[in-house]
Amino acid sequence: MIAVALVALVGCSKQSSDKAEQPSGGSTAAAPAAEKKLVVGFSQVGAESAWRTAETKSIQGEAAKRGVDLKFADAQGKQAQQIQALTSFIAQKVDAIVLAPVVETGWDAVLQQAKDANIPVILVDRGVKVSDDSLYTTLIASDFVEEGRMAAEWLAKKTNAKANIYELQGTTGSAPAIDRKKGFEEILAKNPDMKIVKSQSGDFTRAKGKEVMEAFIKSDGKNIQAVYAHNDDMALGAIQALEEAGMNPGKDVIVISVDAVKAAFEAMVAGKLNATVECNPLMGPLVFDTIDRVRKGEKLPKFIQNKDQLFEQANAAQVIGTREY
Ligand code: GYE
Repeated sequence: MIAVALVALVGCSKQSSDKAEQPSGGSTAAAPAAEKKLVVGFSQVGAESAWRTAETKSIQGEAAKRGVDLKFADAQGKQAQQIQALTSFIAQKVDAIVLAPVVETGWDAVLQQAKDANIPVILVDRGVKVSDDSLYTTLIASDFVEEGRMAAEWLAKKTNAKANIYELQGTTGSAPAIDRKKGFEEILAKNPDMKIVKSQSGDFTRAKGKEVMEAFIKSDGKNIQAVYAHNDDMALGAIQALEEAGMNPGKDVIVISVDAVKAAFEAMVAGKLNATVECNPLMGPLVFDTIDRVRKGEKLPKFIQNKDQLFEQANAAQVIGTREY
């Protein structure tokens, strides 16, 4: 009985596979769904920092590895260009959109268009403020408020909770600039002798960080005891400005920043940067795993958090060789 049933089964499957190989009625068979390349549009902020370049490389590298057709658009720091890129991705009917939004607000209309077209939008590294959270699928990022707290807590320990602090903010209106300031100030509120004396945007770039620091030095000089930069690039620019003014960053002026890029480790080993809070840009694998999950119909949390840690001079030399970005 079993043997007969088996023969029947084998016969059956043979027949059906034969059928599959022969397009019936002369019409061309559609390629099996599994062979269709996934098409993903990625709207990136720009290339303002080493962190961002590392993120771009990670996402592009992972797309290539998985055979994903990635449409990459660099917005050169402009929201209008990002909106344009998204509009074009929607018109091309991509399977998913990855967006690293330059600022928090102003996304409702274009995200609504993506939603109406049934295209999932994965936000990476920066969040948005929208009227309706269903306008995006999920956000993969660090907790920037927590990064700000970590920086301030470290600085409080280092300075015995007494310091004149000069702050270099990230891009105005961006989630990391807003939240890194917020978390930092939360801790300062408990430490009345730690004060932010001046605070200005250096737009997350080394050149602007240097420029703003030069102005701070010119007006306040020796009053500067600590620098809190919202990213490493601005801190590195500030360090250069301090050195050119004959000051000693890392010694007379304590410098702390966020990102933990390779150049920050080099500056810590050289004794010029005191500490950096890691913010992981190596998003590629997680981004495409997430897109796969969305396509399988899984319900995702609204926030997928990258965990960060703080590095300081004491462990920099030991860790530098293991850094991937
Ligand atoms: O910290 C900074 C960059 O959005 C988390 O943007 C990112 C930030 C990063 O340019 O270096």
